[in-house]
Amino acid sequence: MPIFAFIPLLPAQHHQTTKSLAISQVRIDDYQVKLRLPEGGVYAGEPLDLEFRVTDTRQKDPIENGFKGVGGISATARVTMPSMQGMPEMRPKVHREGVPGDYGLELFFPHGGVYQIDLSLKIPGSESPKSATFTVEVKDERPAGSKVVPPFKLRVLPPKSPRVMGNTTELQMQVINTKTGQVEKSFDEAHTQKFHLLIASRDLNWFRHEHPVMAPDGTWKYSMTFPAGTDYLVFGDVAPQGQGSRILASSISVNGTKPTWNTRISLSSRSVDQGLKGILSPTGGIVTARSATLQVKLFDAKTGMPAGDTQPWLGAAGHMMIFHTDGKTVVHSHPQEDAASEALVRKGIVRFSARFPKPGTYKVYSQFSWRGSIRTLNFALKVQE
Ligand SMILES: [Cu+2]
Repeated sequence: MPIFAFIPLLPAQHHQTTKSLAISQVRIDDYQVKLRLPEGGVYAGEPLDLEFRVTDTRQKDPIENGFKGVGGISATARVTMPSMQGMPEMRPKVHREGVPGDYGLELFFPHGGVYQIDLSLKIPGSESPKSATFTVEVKDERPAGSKVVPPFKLRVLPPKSPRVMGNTTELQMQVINTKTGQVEKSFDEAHTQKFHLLIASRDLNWFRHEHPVMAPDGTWKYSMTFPAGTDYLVFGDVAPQGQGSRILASSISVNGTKPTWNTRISLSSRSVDQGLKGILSPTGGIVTARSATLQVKLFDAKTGMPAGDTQPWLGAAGHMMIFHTDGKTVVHSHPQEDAASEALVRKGIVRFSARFPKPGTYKVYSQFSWRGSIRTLNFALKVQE
């Protein structure tokens, strides 16, 4: 019978290899599964080959000073984030290493947080597959210094003629597998869509959230009109098939007269769009590398009454997109989805979980479906170390 175990990363266990490793281990019937985690920790934004070893506790291995490794297992793996329902799962390939009993998982964690790794192991001679579950805490991306090539990048194809403000221009985008150079064509859905296109002016005070359509060759297309001559950040929130979701960044420039809107960012907790008013809290006292709860209280601006009549949109009570003023750091935020949260939504209170990888000022866009249209509220908040 398979045994499900939840073992947190154990800090100070050492393994007899060239590198010191922390180990997380699970016992299933007569077998032991050990996940070898790098002692320095696991970081987001870096491809990682994570090894695990399966041993048979009925057979001692005098040379290894432990149990005998179990070779010939065919294994599959699923990686999920329990705190983020709706996030597409990763299905990393499992390969066999040279030593019997040693296996490897090719992983890439797009952002920090607690991930769950579920292994399903078909052990030779056993009837049904055995399951082993590990929990791994992934640290936020290392500050610049590690020059790691991410597995995917967003390419915006050059326009046929220069983009000009006020004119309709077609954005053509491709997700490129950086290892093979190939255009990715298979994606998993996240929040009912395969591609969430987020566009912001470089000053972050102008924003759009759209859903382009993919041509059979993998080119995502969206026609739009830009309001001013300036640089724009282009983000693709995508989940290449079986690889989990991630936000890929690029940028474009548009010719024309400079923005007429205020291009400075000042902290703000209040916003109104077409009669829907929102108050964000907190906007200060938030620290990095920890999950923070951000709450938006919604009101009918005309009556001042709580707006508990928002409708789900793209599979959630609300959406929140958060951009650091560096133009590169985008925070992955999800609405909290449980019975208590649903009851709060009916009172006009929508809560989000977010984790900020670095200090600074962030622009926040939050979208809700209310009385027949999508309302976009904007705020700004500060995060400290
Ligand atoms: Cu979207």
